[in-house]
Amino acid sequence: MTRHDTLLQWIEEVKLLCQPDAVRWCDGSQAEYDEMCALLVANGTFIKLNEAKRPNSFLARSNPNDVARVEDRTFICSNRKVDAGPTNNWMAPADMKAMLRPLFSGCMKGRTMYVVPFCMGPLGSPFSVIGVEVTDSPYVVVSMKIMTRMGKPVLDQLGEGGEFVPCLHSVGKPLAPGEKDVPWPCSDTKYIVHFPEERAIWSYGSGYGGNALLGKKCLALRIASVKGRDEGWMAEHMLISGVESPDGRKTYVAAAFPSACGKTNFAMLVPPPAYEGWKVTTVGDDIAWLRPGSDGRLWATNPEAGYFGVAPGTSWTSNPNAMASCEKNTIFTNVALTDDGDVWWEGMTKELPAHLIDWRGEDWTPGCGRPSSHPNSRFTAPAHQCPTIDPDWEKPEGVPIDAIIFGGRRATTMPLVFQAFNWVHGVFLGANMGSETTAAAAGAVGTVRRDPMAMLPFCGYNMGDYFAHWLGMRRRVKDLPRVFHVNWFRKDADGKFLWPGFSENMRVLEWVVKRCRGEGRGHETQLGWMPRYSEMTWKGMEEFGPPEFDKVMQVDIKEFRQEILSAGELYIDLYDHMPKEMVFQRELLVGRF
Ligand code: SAT
Ligand code: MN
Repeated sequence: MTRHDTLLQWIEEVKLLCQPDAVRWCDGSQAEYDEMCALLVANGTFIKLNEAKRPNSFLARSNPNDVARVEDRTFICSNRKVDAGPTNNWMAPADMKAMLRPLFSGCMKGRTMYVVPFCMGPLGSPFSVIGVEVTDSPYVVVSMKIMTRMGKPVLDQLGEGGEFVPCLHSVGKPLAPGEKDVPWPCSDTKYIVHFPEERAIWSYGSGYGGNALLGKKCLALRIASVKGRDEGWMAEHMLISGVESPDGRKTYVAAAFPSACGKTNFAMLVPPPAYEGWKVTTVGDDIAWLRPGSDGRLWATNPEAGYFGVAPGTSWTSNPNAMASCEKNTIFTNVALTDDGDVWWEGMTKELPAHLIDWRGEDWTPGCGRPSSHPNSRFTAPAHQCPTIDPDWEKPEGVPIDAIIFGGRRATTMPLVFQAFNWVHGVFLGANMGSETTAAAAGAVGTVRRDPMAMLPFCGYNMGDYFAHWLGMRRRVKDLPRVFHVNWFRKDADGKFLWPGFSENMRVLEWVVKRCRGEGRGHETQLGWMPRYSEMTWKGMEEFGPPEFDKVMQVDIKEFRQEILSAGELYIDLYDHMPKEMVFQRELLVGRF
């Protein structure tokens, strides 16, 4: 398979440590994928869906103890604690390894160890990063085939001496001789561990999502953010989309929202009927690597090759492009099974099916009082199946970004949209981002937590240094993107959403794009630049008048007082690393109020 000595040696070491029954190098072929899916069906991990309804697609049900990322079990093991910073769990690398080694020792007994070479970013691009994931989970292998460029072509590109990020993964459930496997092996003990200086990842005990598909959050965000800091670029938790106006001009935007805040919907936005001639195209829905280009602009690539999208709430009305993306060749996890062998989840159709098998494998009927799908249930689908995929989505140099949009899920306080005064103010807006927690992260759902740039769980180094790195981009990028803040989730006193969202977000996007093109009008407020009602397009949404607009755009001094105080906790946590620009921006904001 390879003559890469370092790789071969590492595989030998892992084999000695984990003691699998067999080792298999994955070539990434369709034949291999089909064989692994058949194996997963035989093991009981996969249920093959009705071929006529959902061709070449499968349903997996995870163990109820393994349904989301585990942030309290995620560690950044830099050499110095200060480099992980107060927002990350930390342990000294040697101590962590000493603790993990006994866990990994013999952990693959009775199982096959798969060697999965993968590439984050298009093959052949100078900006791509190669990883090799060693895993005892065939579910991870087939998921990596969808989510990354995987297999033999990656080894070919790696050659005999190329750099790769070693990614060690085990579900942590060795099998005794003759022991029957369970459909979703995992362990109660979980560790998702990063060694940023060594550029290595060790993950133990979980088979789900970002805990196990190590190319995604672990490599493309946590390790890549450190690489970006060292090399002068940025790895961000952002979608990338293109907005084309009827005159054929195209503007690309990147947007950061915390996990499960509708990034996939926004990345695949369908303009409302009144926007004839406007088109939104999708480059990525979760991760953006941003690099200064030789032309002085900031260029973005999507390192992934697939979507790991939240299923509940996705429908032909809310996101037809996501629905089309997962029509075939898709792996569903923790959604419900219909009686005719298809999938269903809350919000997919208005009418509820009369009977389902829920995500735990139990009978479900409309009145039973339980959701049929786990709130963090997902579809894993190839990106190229998205009808709105951007023609340039695999270009090695990426696409030029003109706007960066920050947003969160906020029932109060935050208006629909405003624009930062300048880059430093924009970085301040990103740094102060807050969002009500969702099911993608452990913890109480619905409380506001600070999630700077939506990177709190994904930044591989000290968050204060991270802000400084953002500020430092001023020196590297001549034509910096304009920065905006949006909130689709504001509610009235009765808990009703003040903004319809989805397609209508196009109206905000149009204003953003026009501002970038120097065409959109706005007025200065305490928060930044805001559109007046008359400065946005309302064709086809005339029932939304100035009174409704005022409500969703309102800036309430009492609410902002609370906001500034609550954001202040981050400044206390990061006090010795917080760039002074952030402190001054905070003073300026207080001053403006
Ligand atoms: O499980 S993942 O980390 O990939 C999904 C998410 O939290 O965004
Ligand atoms: Mn995400």
